[in-house]
Amino acid sequence: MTVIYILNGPNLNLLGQREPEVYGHDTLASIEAMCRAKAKGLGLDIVFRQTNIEGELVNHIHEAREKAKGLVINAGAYTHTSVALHDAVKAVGLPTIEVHLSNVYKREAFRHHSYLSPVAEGVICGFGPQSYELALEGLAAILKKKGKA
Ligand code: CA2
Repeated sequence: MTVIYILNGPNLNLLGQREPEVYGHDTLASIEAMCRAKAKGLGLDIVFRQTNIEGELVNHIHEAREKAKGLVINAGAYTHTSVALHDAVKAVGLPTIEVHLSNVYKREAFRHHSYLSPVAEGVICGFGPQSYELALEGLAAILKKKGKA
């Protein structure tokens, strides 16, 4: 089975409980269920995690190196601040898709820079929970092309 790690960063555990005008009404649990259904259709197996701790995200990325063929990551606000996440994604060398629920380019200027984009194969933002489904589709296509799925 082709395993994909889907990693979520800080505050994403609050989805559906606060700021629905920005992030919608879906919870992270419902996004996980959507991802499981999508992954099944693509013949992928997913590990879905959330943490508020930057170093734990780094550890999950390292773990993915041994256990997964690719990575989907919504690093939340660490996207805009974390050289450590940039280095981790670069070091493991897995095809990685950066995702965001919101269109970060429609928002504050500090969200326009990402430390992950230069080390990601692709970036998807602004489609709400569907951003994750699109990321899985894109990653499946990349893996197929590389003969890894
Ligand atoms: O749009 C995205 O997916 C973001 O990664 C979400 C991050 C934000 O810092 C990025 O710029 C864009 C924030 C996630 C916080 O989620 C919340 C959910 C409910 C209530 C408050 C925050």
